[in-house]
Amino acid sequence: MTTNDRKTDRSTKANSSGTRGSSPVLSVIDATGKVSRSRDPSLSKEELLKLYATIVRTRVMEERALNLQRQGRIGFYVPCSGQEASHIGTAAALRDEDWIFPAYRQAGIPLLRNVPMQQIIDEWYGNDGDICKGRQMPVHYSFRQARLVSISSPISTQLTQAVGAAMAARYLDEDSVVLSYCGDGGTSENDFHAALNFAGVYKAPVVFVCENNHWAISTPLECQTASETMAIKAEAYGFPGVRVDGNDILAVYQVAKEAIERARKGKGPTLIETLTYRMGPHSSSDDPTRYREANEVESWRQRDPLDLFRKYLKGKRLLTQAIDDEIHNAAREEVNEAVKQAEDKATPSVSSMFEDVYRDPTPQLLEQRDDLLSLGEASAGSEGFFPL
Ligand SMILES: Cc1ncc(C[n+]2csc(CCOP(=O)(O)OP(=O)(O)O)c2C)c(N)n1
Ligand SMILES: [Mg+2]
Repeated sequence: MTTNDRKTDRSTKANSSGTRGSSPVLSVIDATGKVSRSRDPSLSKEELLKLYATIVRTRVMEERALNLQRQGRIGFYVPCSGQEASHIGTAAALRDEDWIFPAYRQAGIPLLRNVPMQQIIDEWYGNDGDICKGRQMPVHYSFRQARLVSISSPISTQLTQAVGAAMAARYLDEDSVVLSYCGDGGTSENDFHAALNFAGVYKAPVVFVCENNHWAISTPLECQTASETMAIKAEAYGFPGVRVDGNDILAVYQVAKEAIERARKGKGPTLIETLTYRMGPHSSSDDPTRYREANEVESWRQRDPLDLFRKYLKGKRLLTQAIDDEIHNAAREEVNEAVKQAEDKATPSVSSMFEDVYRDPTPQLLEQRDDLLSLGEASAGSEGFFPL
């Protein structure tokens, strides 16, 4: 079988419509951008425009990141275009004191939670401004001030951590809720089972969002599970599973709001399956044309969450072309300025590598630090001291 044969074979089985399974999929905005009054979550103009601007900023940031990666100026990026409504809409339904345990494809959440773009872009560069001092893989943010716990690369490990945090919140008598994300591929991990089982037994105040983007790198949905849907898996754990159009930000927001309120009232978890699609590559290291058909991608581009939301806002006369241009221009300027500043910053000092691990560094660690620093600036200087 050639690569092309395999691609054709998979794509004929792949479900691009997102309608696999007979359970209902909630959607609020219709294809023309209209919403029936009874379904409109009645967000204020300010809230709606913040959501819209967050999608735009996330997308503009991503476009720049992929270019910078191709130019060799940053090492790696994980795009999320096509999935912004799914994560921005769910996170928007939280209170500020609630916690988020993301997977790795929710780049809009730090922006939504008011993390300055400079901090995000400093992290791509691992420069002196990066709060993690360049020690982690790029785009593996953690922002304590936003209650956004470190991105997890080992898939679904964040789910068990989220349940632990939810239990801790309850023991501390806080009424905060924890929101955690995984992909369709993440549901096949042991951690998915452990997390959902534990959360169900103890009615932990946690909401799980499975962003079903139909692919796990090159593995299509139908090779991932024999379950009718992802949401149905919740039934086995004794709590509700709901399906929502993940490209419809109002529907996503509404479903998340209900699930979060339920969790906050002590009624236990919910699994939300957001039906969506990754319009770009899995990461900057991936070439999706090797395993996906162009027409499948195109059919999902027609359902771009940004376009759908724009139609809604324009229909409600909350967004004019002039305001839209302003939002896009402001996002471009913001990214340009942050990239410029990030490139002007120094790399973290060599000695910073030995900080933060222990409150009182061990004698061995101090000895190693002194040995390294004694090699002098030429080999242990601020740039390229690694002999590899
Ligand atoms: C435990 C573990 N196994 C395998 C991998 C390699 N891996 C990285 S991403 C990925 C696919 C995950 O797909 P999905 O959960 O659908 O998320 P998506 O990338 O589509 O957002 C895999 C298998 C990993 N990171 N961690
Ligand atoms: Mg996936």
